[in-house]
Amino acid sequence: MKPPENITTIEQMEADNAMLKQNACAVCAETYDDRVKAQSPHCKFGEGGICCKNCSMGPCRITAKAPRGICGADAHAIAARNYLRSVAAGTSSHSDHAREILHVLRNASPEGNYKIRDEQKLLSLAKEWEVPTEGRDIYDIARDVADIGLMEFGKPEGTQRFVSRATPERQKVWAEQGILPRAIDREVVTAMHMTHMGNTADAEFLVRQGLRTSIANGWGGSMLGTEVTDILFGTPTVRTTEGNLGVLEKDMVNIVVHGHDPVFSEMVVTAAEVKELTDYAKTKGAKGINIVGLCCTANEVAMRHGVRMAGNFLQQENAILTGVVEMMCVDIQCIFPALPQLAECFHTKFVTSSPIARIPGATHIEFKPETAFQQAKDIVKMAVDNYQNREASKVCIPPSKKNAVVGYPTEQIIKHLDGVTNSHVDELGSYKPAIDAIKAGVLRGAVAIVGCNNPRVRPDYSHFEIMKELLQNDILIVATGCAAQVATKAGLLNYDAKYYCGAGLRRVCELVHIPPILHMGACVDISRMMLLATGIAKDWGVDTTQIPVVGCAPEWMSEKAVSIANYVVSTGLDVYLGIEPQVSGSAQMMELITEGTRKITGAGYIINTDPHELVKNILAGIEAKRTALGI
Ligand code: XCC
Ligand code: SF4
Repeated sequence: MKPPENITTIEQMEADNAMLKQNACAVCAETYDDRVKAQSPHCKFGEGGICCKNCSMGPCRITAKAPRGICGADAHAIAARNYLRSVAAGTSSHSDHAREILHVLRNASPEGNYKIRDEQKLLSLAKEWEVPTEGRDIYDIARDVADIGLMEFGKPEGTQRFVSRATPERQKVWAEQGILPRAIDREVVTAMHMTHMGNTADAEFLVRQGLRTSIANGWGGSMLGTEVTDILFGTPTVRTTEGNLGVLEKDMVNIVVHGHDPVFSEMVVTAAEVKELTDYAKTKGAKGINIVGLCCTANEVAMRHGVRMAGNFLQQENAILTGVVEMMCVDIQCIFPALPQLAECFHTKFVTSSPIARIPGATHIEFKPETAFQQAKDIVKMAVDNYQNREASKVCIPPSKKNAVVGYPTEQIIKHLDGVTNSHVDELGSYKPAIDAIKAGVLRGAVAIVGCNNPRVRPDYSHFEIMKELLQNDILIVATGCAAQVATKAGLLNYDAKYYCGAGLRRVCELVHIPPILHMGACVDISRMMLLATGIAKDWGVDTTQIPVVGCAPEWMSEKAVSIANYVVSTGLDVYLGIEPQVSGSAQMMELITEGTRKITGAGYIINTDPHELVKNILAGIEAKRTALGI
């Protein structure tokens, strides 16, 4: 049987890229693959994590002849310190993002630019945090909730509030192991302090602080980010959209929103729907305004508005190379500094909006919540005015796009599961139907596939192969971030993807009417996955580390991903990596991240750069969990 039309191949995806590369050559533009060549071979010391520049006696590089830095730090200390600093940076990124959104919640008002869209979620968080709600104005409650949320960053004592959402067993492990996270800022600062010259040199303790700092992300910053984003912009629901560069329109004003913070992109999306602006676009000869998303912003606006997704991380240059992007506007994280220069080869306007993501060559419009809507309208108008500057000779839009069903937060997953048995579901719902399917072996387990794409491997290929093979083996997949975008581009987020599924998974998908890969959102929403795993474990009556559910990041690249991998391991779930963390210069560190953490949290990394081998590892891991559970 031939794959249904809605599913594409990696070859087709690569042919699109090649077509755009030609467009780049035609305008003499440099792209990431040129820079990969220029950077190859990579520095071995950096790759192994054994270059230290934490003080000015260095930099020190570890070799057989020079096994210690000037201060005496060995390869293990240096690799572990570098690794912990990555966790701290990743935790900071997700958490600072959340903090910004909490400030927006704090200032939300019925007359202002930002309102409360999900009162229910706000009220349940208020209840969880014991904020009085009886007879109070919803915006007053919001302010109190925001204040408590903001205290999570710097409170002088206590631990992260959301850890109480974990299984009781997990909380006990974290407490006993001394890795219960205090205030978010405190954990990041402690990590930076520990890695200062002349502090911790014992790799194990640096790894432990990595776990603790990461829990402050997954069960702190990221979880706050997800909750508050839902409160402000609505908890996502299932909707159908499209993805891949074919969503760019030849005869419309194309605006790409790229980054992570929905406070910005939500407003641009709203502004683009204003009639006055769509009419204005028509006066300029365009058929309308076409907003599309890129990277995690794409996930955020697709889940809440059905906005179409142009693609993932390594497609950011490709979007501009189509020659039809009037404007790319960005906020924070994962934005190539190469973009303004590339935009100059075309008519594309490149707009930065955040004071913490300034890029030379960009037009900077600092986005402020108080003036957000007006600013968004100005930005959209600027894009419309730019439509007439498009050069027909440079236009090249690959026609590829696929249907995608998106928007499966835990709330939505529970609703669908309820459809399986039509059983009564209480307020919080139950994962029992999924558990029964896993126990019966109809589903073997579930894998959370997350993270970026990366030119270190054949981009998107690892994701694609791993997803297909897991589906064949009756493994349900949940996806976020750029991994979810690969699934989108490939056509694996639509119902037709059951073509790839084994008989059991196909039956489940048909029964509850879901695609076999559930789109759970952006990377901060990996916190949703932690709650999903926790919900399953609680309903099962076991700890998270026992259930046949694991994480997989086939092509991760960012420091955020290092922090995520750590909090997934802290939650007791094994993480399968297709890219090796930069610690291989230390045998002790390799042992610590693959085996050592098992003694602390019950989970660790399994690393394999061959996607087919990695799938074998995942399947073996899932079967081992099943056996241990006696199923
Ligand atoms: Fe960035 Fe979140 Fe990675 Fe994509 S997956 S490249 S981190 S956009 Ni998070
Ligand atoms: Fe070298 Fe030690 Fe300074 Fe690092 S901290 S640069 S290993 S002397």
